[in-house]
Amino acid sequence: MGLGTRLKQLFSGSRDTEEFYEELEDLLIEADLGARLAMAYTDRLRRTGRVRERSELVAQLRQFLLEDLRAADLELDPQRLNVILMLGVNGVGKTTNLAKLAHYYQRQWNGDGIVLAAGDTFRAAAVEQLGLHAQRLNLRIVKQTTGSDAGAVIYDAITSAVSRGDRLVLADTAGRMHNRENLVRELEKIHGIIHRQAGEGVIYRKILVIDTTTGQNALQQAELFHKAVGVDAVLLAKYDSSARGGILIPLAHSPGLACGWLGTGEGYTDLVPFDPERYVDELLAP
Ligand SMILES: Nc1nc2c(ncn2[C@@H]2O[C@H](COP(=O)(O)OP(=O)(O)OP(=O)(O)O)[C@@H](O)[C@H]2O)c(=O)[nH]1
Ligand SMILES: [Mg+2]
Repeated sequence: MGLGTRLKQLFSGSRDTEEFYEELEDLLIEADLGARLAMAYTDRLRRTGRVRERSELVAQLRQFLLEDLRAADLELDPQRLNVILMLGVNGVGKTTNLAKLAHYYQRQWNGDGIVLAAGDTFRAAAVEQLGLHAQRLNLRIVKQTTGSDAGAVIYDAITSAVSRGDRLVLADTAGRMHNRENLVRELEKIHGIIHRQAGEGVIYRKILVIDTTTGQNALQQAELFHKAVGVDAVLLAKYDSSARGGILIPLAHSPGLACGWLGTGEGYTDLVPFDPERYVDELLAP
């Protein structure tokens, strides 16, 4: 059951009492806003004392959430080379959403100049998985075998994209290595390669994929990747699979991450550009 429905139920009991505010705080925590923000919002609402009706509460919350949220600037330029690096722990939806992004820009820019880089050389079958997407979408893919150097694959992809005049490189990465330090070191290396190679005139974006069903652990994941290479935008995957969905608010508040996309299913078209107002309205709708 989503936050909006829970808020509606809240008004079947007593209003503007201490019990009411405590319950409200719990509902916000359960919606993944995190304990700190839930408390801060509830305190603000308590002080205003203007929450006798559901519509008043929703209007106030809507305003608070929109103050904290940010939409990422994801503008790419089809006249130049754009490089997108997909980041995230294992299983969150990097590869699937990379394919959705490829499909999105394929439609947006009608056609070619898009290349996939099979930068997950760690997990067996990861190269094949991306290869299948390339085949289905009729896109070029740069790959090597499992176990080869991910940085070299991405380097080759960018080099070939430059020489062919391609417009977009979408690079997959591994979500798991032997341990976290290895993962961070690998990503720093890949980031360094792209950074040096891409240089001026190239638009380079690092997209962190967060799984909506992860809950508050997403914050630690965000810290890890943001510290390692810097995150330009969050893609919230599996948004369709959870009634919670409030995680973007603490992500925006504390690591300060803006959202770019919502993943809403497993198909190629199940990806929508992030719109803060629409997101907040959905979150608060009964
Ligand atoms: N319902 C739903 N499922 C999704 C979405 N995005 C990805 N998935 C599913 O999540 C599962 C994992 O997706 P992958 O793209 O393989 O995840 P990954 O991060 O690349 O995983 P690793 O390569 O193992 O690190 C797959 O079954 C996808 O179909 C989404 O937005 N909604
Ligand atoms: Mg993958």
